[in-house]
Amino acid sequence: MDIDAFQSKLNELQSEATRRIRQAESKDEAIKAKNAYLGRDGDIQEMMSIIGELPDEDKPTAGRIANEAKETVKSAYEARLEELEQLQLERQLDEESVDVTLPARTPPARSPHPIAEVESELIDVFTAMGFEVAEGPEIETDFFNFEALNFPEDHPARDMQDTFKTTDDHLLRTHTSPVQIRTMQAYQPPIRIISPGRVYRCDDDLTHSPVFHQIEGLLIDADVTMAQLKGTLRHFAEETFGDETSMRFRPSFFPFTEPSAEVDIGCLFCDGEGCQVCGDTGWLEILGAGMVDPNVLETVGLDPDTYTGFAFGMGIERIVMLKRGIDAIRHFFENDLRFLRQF
Ligand code: 2NL
Repeated sequence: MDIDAFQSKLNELQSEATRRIRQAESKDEAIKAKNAYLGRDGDIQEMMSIIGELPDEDKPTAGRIANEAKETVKSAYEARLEELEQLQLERQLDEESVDVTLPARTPPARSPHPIAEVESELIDVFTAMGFEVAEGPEIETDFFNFEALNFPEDHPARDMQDTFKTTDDHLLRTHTSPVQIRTMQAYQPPIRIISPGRVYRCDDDLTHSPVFHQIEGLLIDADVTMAQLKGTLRHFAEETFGDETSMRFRPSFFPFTEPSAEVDIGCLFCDGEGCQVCGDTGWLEILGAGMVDPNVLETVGLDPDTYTGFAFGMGIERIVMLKRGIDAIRHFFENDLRFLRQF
């Protein structure tokens, strides 16, 4: 082979290689095309070994043009790779583009859970009267849940049968009263708080659930009276059940209040005539209340001769069941959509 034949063979291979590379439709194809010429056994690579057979004076020229051919093919390969990447990007942008003129999907209708809804209504009623919302832990110690609330050592509520214990000294709070104890320890009177939240008892029937919700209220100041308690609860009853609602206090007992009362409202279903819901009494029990026991005040370091207070507590589920005519407490916790969608 002479230098002219070498040159024309090289030109042929170079144009073949660049054409195949430019036609490659993928990175893989481009690599394959490049390797067919520049790879270890590639056609242009093989031309390099022929150089040795050329006359000595042609060798430098042959080397130079062979290297130029390799460079040209390599540049064509790199250019094609870049082109392919660009094409891929354009295709992707095309696929992922969004038609911003499409109408929006309608989200499914949502509404608050009936417990959450009534809880926030109750919070609104009491915060409008100047109470602040206080919260605390759901796992409590025996001290905050029972002892500070004047429960005697052998009170049945302290038994495992009635209270979920987590350790010897820890339990799931059975009421939100521990929040009031913590607040009285941390702040000086006047104190006006409500404590809504989840509470737990070993109970399970139509009207009792092992988890349920409570709102308690506490007001501590100098010279607080039972009349103020009655006025506060009357306003709550009117706001919650309507202006015409009647109310009565019956003497009762709680370890943490003295005197204590159960508070009834006139039956919402029979207007006091007597029916199944009120057990023919014409009254519905909706909360418990009383004047904070002096022992409780002393335990949190308040002087019962200086301060008095009232407190009350109610179950939120019971209020919702009465307001909405719901016959079993478990409906609130089963999350059956046929129940929930009614609200
Ligand atoms: C009910 C009755 C009540 C209280 C809760 C309370 C809290 C402290 C001191 C005194 Cl720190 N009392 N709370 C008072 C009376 C009744 O709840 O039947 N709840 C469902």
